[in-house]
Amino acid sequence: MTRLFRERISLAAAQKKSSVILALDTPPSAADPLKLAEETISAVHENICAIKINFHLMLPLSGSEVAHVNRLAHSHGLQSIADIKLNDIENTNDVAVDHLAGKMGFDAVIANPFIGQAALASLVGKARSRGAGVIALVYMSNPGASEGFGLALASRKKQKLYRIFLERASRADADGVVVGATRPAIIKEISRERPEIKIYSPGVGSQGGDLERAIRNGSSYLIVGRSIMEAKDPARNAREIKERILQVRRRK
Ligand code: BMP
Repeated sequence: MTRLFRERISLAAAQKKSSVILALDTPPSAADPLKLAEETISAVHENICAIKINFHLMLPLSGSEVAHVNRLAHSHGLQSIADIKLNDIENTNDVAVDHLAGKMGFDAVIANPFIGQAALASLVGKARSRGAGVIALVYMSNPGASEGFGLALASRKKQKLYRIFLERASRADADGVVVGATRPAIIKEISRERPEIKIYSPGVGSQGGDLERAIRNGSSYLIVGRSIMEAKDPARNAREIKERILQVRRRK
C-alpha cells in the first residue's frame, strides 16, 4: 500500500537526519531560476528532507520544468510540497490538486482552512486519492497574522480563529499544520494539546523566528528559505541548521 505523505516525509527526515524543508524561493533577480533550483537541490539534498515550491518558481517555470525539479528532488529521496496556499471553491481546488499532484509530481499541497470544514475535508480526500497530502495553515509567521489567524470571535466566546482552523485541520485528517516559528507560544500550546499533529514552522532566520524555541516548543519541521537560498554556501548553512536542530532535540 502506498504510504501517506506524512509517513513519507517522516521517513525522509529519518533517513536524512534532518527536519529542514527547503523553501526553494529563487530571487526574482535570478537569471536562470531553473538552473539555480537544480544547483541548490544538488548542493543541499543531504541536509534536508523536502523542498517547498512557491510562486518564486511556480510563476517563471513551465509545468514540465516544475515536474523536472520535483523528479530531481525525488531522485535524492526528498518530498516536495506545493505552496500556493489553496483557498478557493472546491471545484477550483480540485483542478489545482489534479495539476499539482498529477503531472507536476508534488507530494503535498498547503491549504487555507478559511475555505470551511467540508471544503477542507474534500480537499484532503481529493489529494489523498492522488497520493498527496495536505498541510493546513493554522497561524502564519508574518506580523499581520494576528489580524486574521489571531482574530477573537465574538460569536464563539472570543475563541481565536486559529483554534477553529486547528480543529478543522484535525477533523479533516490533514497531514500537518503550519504555525510560524515566530509564534513559539502557539507552537507550544498546540504541540502540548495535540502531540499527534505535526507542526511545520516557517519564519526562522530572515523573519526573526528562533530555531531553538520553535523546536523545543514542538515544531516537527522547519521551513527555511532565504537563510539557505541567499547564503554564500547554501550546503554549509543547511548543514548547520540541520545540526542545530539535532542538538536542541538531544538536549530536550
Ligand atoms: P524565509 O525562510 O525566506 O522567510 O521563507 C519562508 C517561506 O515559507 C516562504 O516561502 C514563505 O512564503 C513561506 N511561509 C512563511 O514564511 N510563513 C507562513 O506562515 C507560511 C509560509 O508558507
